[in-house]
Amino acid sequence: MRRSFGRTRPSVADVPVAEVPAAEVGGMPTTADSGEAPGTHGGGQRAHQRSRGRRTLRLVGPLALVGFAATACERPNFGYPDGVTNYSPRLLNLWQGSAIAALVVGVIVWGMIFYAVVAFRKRSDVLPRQIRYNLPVEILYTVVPVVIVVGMFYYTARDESEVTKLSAHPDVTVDVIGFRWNWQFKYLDPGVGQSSPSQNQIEVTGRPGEPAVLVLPQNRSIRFVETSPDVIHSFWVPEFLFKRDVIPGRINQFELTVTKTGTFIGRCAELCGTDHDRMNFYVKVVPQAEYDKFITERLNAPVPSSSASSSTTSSSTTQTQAAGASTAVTATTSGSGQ
Ligand SMILES: [Cu+2]
Repeated sequence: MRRSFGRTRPSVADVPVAEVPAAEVGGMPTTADSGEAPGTHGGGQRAHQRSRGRRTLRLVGPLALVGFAATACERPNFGYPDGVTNYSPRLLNLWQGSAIAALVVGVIVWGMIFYAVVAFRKRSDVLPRQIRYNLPVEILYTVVPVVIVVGMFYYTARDESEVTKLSAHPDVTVDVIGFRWNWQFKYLDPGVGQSSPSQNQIEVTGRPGEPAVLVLPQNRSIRFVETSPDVIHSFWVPEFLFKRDVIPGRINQFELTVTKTGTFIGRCAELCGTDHDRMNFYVKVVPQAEYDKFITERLNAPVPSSSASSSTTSSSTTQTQAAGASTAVTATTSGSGQ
């Protein structure tokens, strides 16, 4: 007898007559019972296969429609948040593609489960025909997952290499220093009112109860250069749909463009110690003119050297463990507090 995928329904033809007494078969029709002439058994089998083909079509048809509708129509976000950077559409697209792929696989699996539950519900003690060592089926369920994984890997690698790309000349470069337990931001080469690039002109340092505010221009490429003097932290602005660890002894960088104005909260996304939960900051994205005004004001502001050291003392008294790192970071502060 020829093996074929989906041939799983029990039939008298599959069960040796000697092994199954007529009483145990119950009401199952035999060749003689069905009235089919002995010579026409092959014709009945072909008809059976045709009806199975129609059933398969009925199962696969709606799935194909679901897949087509999911890709052709306005796609939902599947719970993905709205981002505010130039990478948001790309990341949303990757998420939607992954969700649709998972949904299609889910619908197929659920469909097969419910089909098996209904079609092979217990009617007698005769087992359905068992499929083992069926080469086409085994190739199918080996190849299909490999194709899915390779596809998802390709799209993920493609988008990741795009999102982590660094340009030769970003518009703004910010040094991000995560320390126990706050953040410091240094604007490297602010570039406003300066004839030549200058380093570390403007610094913003968060203090306990007074989170740092990082002001950034809208629609300009911004490079973040991350360092840590103590333990691993993680720079995370949820609306950026991106986070990257801040690791001692290592410089991590990433670049993005914020396309929407507004104030967004930032957090440390790495459990770094006692006051990890207080490591919040704000990113304030403003139009270019407003950003230029901010930079000019800060460049022309007098350096409050005494207030910087006094604020360091107050912050370090709350956590003796943080005192060393906190002092080391704020010792270079020229315009601390925001
Ligand atoms: Cu932390």
